[in-house]
Amino acid sequence: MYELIKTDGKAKRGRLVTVHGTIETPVFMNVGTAAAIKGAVSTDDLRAIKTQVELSNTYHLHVRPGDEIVRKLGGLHKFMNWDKPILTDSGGFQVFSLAGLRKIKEEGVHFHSHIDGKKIFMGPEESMQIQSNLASTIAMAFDECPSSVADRSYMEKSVARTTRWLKRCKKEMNRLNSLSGTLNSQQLLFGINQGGIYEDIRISHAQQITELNLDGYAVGGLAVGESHEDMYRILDAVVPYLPQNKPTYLMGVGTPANILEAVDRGVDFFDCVYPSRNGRHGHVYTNRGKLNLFNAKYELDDRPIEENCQCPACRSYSRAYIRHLLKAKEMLGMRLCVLHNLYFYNTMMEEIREAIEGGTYKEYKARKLAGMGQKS
Ligand code: PRF
Ligand code: ZN
Repeated sequence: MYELIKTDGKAKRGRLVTVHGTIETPVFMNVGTAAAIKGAVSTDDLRAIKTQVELSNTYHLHVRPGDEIVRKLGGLHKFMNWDKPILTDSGGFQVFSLAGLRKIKEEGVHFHSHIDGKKIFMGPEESMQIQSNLASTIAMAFDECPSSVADRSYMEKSVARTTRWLKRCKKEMNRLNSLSGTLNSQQLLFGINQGGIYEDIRISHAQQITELNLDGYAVGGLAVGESHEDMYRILDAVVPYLPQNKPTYLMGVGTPANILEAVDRGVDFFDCVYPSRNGRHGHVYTNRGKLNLFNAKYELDDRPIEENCQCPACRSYSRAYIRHLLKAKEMLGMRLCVLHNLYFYNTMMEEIREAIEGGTYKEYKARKLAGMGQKS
């Protein structure tokens, strides 16, 4: 059940109540592709850094350890010791970005595993079955994410197929949820809007998928190489055609500035590898922009990454010490940077929610962007 609590301009402050607890939105989902946040981050850590939702991938967990194994062990929540909501991405995007040779057919996609080259087939039904075995809180529809440079005629064909796949996803998810042995009979299904940078294709696709009355709607196929201007133009065009009283999820986005802009256009769910990936490389976010802790100027800097930050890194350690750990290739260095970055994102989402509630989102966004050295 999604409740729209408050709007401020187009910005939405919402609440999604699930069998695994409540998600306050706007929310940033912390990416744990293979049922682990990269950087040696445990689920106890996630609880300490205000994580509301963890995100894992159907494709990765199907390939290793195998979704049947996860099901036998009681589902993903029990397997990874995380009792709050989990969203699983459908495998569509990962098949397109990771797998080598692949063939897209009406029934689904034939491809080779990136681990051992083994032949795999995944279509809408398989993706739903895998996600049902994982027993995530929210399953994503199986879609095609076309290249950002795909031409109009390819895009039209691809989007029409993604719509047919979505209908099959819905039917299969309903069937799986009604089986007696299913681990999560209340698994939610979000549809995914595609259409590249073509506003009219986006809008007609949004109208078609909205008719299916799903639990939430994502905007996919963005942040795949197009300009930020194109991304914002598409959000301006398509979000008004997605139901306001359902979650609106922008997949794989993005920088703090991208999130601030997308919230302003009505998006309230996000995920991105940036905070964890950048953290592993010693790049940390602050309210005054990003720092590279490998930089020599931090050698004698005994301040925390960010003054007053309450994250596990900033409460106990200096920039100089973390820099030393990174240079010495001590795992703790990466770990502390990842914890700080995820805490930074999760805290920004908290501030965003407060600003929308207070009706001051525009001012908050301008102030936050200016602090980070970005234009509004
Ligand atoms: N589809 C799916 N997952 C995704 C995307 C998509 O288009 C993107 C695009 N940024 C990220 N993750 N299923
Ligand atoms: Zn910190």
